[in-house]
Amino acid sequence: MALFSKILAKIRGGNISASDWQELRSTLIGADLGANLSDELIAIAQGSKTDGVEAAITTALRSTLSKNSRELVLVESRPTMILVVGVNGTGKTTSVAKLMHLLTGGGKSVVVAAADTFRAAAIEQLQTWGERIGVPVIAGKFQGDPAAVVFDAAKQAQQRSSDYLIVDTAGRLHTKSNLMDELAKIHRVLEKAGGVDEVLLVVDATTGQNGIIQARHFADSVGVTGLILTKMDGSAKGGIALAIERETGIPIKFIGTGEGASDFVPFDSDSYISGLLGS
Ligand SMILES: Nc1nc2c(ncn2[C@@H]2O[C@H](COP(=O)(O)OP(=O)(O)OP(=O)(O)O)[C@@H](O)[C@H]2O)c(=O)[nH]1
Ligand SMILES: [Mg+2]
Repeated sequence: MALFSKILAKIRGGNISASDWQELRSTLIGADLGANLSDELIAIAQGSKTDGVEAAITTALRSTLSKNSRELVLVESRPTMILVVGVNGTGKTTSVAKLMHLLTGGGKSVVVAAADTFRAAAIEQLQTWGERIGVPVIAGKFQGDPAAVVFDAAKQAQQRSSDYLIVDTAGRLHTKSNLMDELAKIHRVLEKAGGVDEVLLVVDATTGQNGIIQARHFADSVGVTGLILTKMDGSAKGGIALAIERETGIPIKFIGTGEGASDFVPFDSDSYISGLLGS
């Protein structure tokens, strides 16, 4: 994903043509940076002296990324409550499993709420992960009230003095009720149980610029404190991370790199930028 390495090499070599800039533009747009951001970065590169161009691009990339903390919140006095949201199929349930794996691996205790009650398979999928990783999964009845499941799970997490409660939610409802209303209801239950500490929005990197629209929608409706960008192992070119942070200001906290529980890494902006520069 070294989007800028070729142009940097050409600039250093001192023979750069109009078609090189065109090629860079296609590369950036093809990597999901979006036309505006691509053009801005190119203008910055063109306006810099040869020996300053890498630093200028680095600065521009850094200012494009969110300045907000990428650390997962941990509340000491009660279970830290994490709500996981996103459209269907983005990788919410898998990301919840990855979080369980990461947190329990770091010695934290976790309780999970299976609040996607609209598909029987969704509950089983989470229970299977819970058994594998050794985390209690609180589930209700198929097609039951997700807010009731969250209420029970919050109580369990408190009784067990768990470090974290993670709530998996539906991406689509098979009823007439509105997903955002449902999420708002779950949000209120968590607020009453102590507070919502993180709302993590799961975005599939392979959906490109669509991810930005989803992020805005969820941010406006339920508030979002961080993103999980999944499927970065696939054909996704990864520029969407820059575009989404610039357009929404929401920090990417984790990257999903596969279907396994350990295919999950915290998003590190320095190594992401080095990757883009090929340095
Ligand atoms: N390659 C790859 N596949 C992933 C990743 N994360 C999730 N998946 C796959 O994407 C598919 C959907 O994942 P789920 O976790 O079920 O997605 P979801 O958002 O919970 O879906 P719904 O509950 O239907 O809304 C599954 O086949 C996962 O294995 C990832 O980082 N990389
Ligand atoms: Mg799911």
